Amino acid sequence: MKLLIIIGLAAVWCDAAQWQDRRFPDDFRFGAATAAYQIEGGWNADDKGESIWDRLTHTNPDFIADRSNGDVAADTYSNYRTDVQMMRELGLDAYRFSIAWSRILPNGISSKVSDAGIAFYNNYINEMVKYNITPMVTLYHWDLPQKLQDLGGFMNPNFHEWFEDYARVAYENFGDRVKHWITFNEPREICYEGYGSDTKAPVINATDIGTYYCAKNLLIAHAKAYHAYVKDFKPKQGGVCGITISVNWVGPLTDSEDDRLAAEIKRQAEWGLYAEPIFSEYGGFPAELCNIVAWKSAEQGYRRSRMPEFTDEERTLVRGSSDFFGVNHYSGTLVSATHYKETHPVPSLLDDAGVGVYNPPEWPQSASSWLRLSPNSLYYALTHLDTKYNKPIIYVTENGWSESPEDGYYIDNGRVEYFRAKLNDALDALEAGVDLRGYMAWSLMDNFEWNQGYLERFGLFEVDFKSEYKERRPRKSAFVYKHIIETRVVDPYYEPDSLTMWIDDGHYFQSAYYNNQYSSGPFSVSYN
Ligand code: PNW
Repeated sequence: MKLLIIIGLAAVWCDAAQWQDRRFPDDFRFGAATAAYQIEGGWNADDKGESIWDRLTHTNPDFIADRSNGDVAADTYSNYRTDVQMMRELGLDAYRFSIAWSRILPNGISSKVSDAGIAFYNNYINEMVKYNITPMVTLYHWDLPQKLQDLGGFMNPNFHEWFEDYARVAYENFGDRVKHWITFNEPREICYEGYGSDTKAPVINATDIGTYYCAKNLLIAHAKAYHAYVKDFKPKQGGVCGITISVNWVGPLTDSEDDRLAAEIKRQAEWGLYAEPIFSEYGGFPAELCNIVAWKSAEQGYRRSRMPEFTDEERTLVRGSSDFFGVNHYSGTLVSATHYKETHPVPSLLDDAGVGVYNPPEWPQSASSWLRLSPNSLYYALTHLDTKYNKPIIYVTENGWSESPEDGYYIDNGRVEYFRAKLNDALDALEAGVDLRGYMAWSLMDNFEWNQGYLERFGLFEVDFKSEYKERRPRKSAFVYKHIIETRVVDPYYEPDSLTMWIDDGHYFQSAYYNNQYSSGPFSVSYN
C-alpha cells in the first residue's frame, strides 16, 4: 500500500515536473493574427478601391452563409487603438495583420497611392511599435483589387509586375518599422479555392487548369517581391521576407506503401505545389504530382500538361526565395490509396490526386466542418517540414479553433483545450530541434469568416457585431493565452479565477469579470 502511494506520488510529481520544465524560450514570439477584409470594415472609406470580396459579397450575398459581408466587420478602421489595447492586455510580442491592397492603391496599379490608406496603416503600426509589439505584415490576404481581377487577376502572366510594385510601395512606406513581411497568405486557398473550385472569391471554378496556372503566377510574383526586398530594402531596413502556406497534417491511413505514397501525393496537392518550388533544393513543382498531371492531361486530350512548367530561369528565381516558412496550421487528415474516395470534377486537382481521405469521428469537431482536433498534427507537420526542407526557420502564422456564436460563448473550453494541445506540439517540435521562432493565434478577435460570415467565431476576444462600437470582450481563452505568454509554460491545470481586462476605447471602459464563477456575458459596462 505504502509503495503504491509512493509510486502514485512520484507519477504526479514527474508529470508535474514535465510541463513545468517545458518552457518556450524568452525570445520566442507569441502573437495573434487577423486579416484586413475580416476585421477592418471601412470598405469604401476615403478613396479605398473595391476588392474582389467587396464585389462578391455585394453582388452575390447568398454566397455567404448568413448573407453578411465585411463592409463594417469589427471596424478596426475606427477601432485600431482598441485592437492594440487588446494586444497589450494579452502581452503579445507580435501581431500579424494584412494590408488591404486597394486601400493603399485604389486602382491596384501603383499610379495612385492613397494618403488616407497609408495614414491608417502608419497609425496602426505606430501604435503597436509604441508598445513594443512587433508588427508582422501580410501583403496579400485574399482581397485583390477588383480592377486587377477584371484583367484576369492571378491568371494574368503579368500579375507579378502589379504585385511587385504594390510590395515596393509597402516596403517604402512601412519598412522602417516593419521587419517581418509575408507576401501571400495561403496560396492553396487563393488558387485552389478561388480559381480551381468555387468556394472563395473570385469563384472562377476553372477546375482543370485554374489551380496550377494561379500557383505558377503567384510563385513568380512572390519571388519578385522577395528579391525586390532583398536587393533594394533589406540592406537598409534589415528585415526578413517570407510566405505563409497552409500546412495541415496529411498522414497515411495504414502503414502500407500504397497509403504512404497516397499521403505524399495529397501533401503535394495541398501544399507541396507551393512549398516545393521555394523550399526544395532543386525547385519546381513536386515531381510525382507533376507526372500524374502530365499523363492525365495527355489522356484527357490536352495538347500540353495542365500544370505549366517553370523555365530554368523561373525555377531559379523562385527557389530559395523565402527567409522563413510561415505555417498556417489547423488540423490533420488520414489518406488512403483505396478507401474513402469521393467523386470530384474531372479534370481537377482532387481528381488528379485521386486519393481518399478519412477523419476519425473521435477527433473533436469545431464549428467549422474542416477543423478537428487531430492529435499531434502540428508536431507532425513541423517535424516533416524540418526534415524535408533542411531545417527552415518556421513561424506558425495561424492556428486556432472555431465555435459557433451560441456555444461556449465566453467560456470557450474547446478553444482552450485546442490551444494547449497545439502549443504542446510546438514544444515537442522545439525539443526535436525544429527552428520554430514564433506562434500566432488565429485570431485576436472574432471576424468575418469568409463564406461562413459571422457564424464561425475564432476570436480570443468576442466581438459584438450588433453593437454600435463593435465592442470586444475577452473570452476565457484570452486569459489562458495571456498566462501562457507570461509564464512561457503550458500549465494544463491553470484556471483563471478572477478574469478582468480593461479596454478603454474612448467610448467606454469595459471588463469581463467572472470572479471564479463563470457566467456568460454581457458584462457590466461603465461609460466614461
Ligand atoms: C485560414 N482548411 O483559412 C485563413 O488564413 C483565415 O483568413 C481564416 O479565417 C482562417 O484560416 C480560419 O478559416 C483556412 O480547409 C481555411 O484547412 C481553410 C483551411 C485552412 C485555412
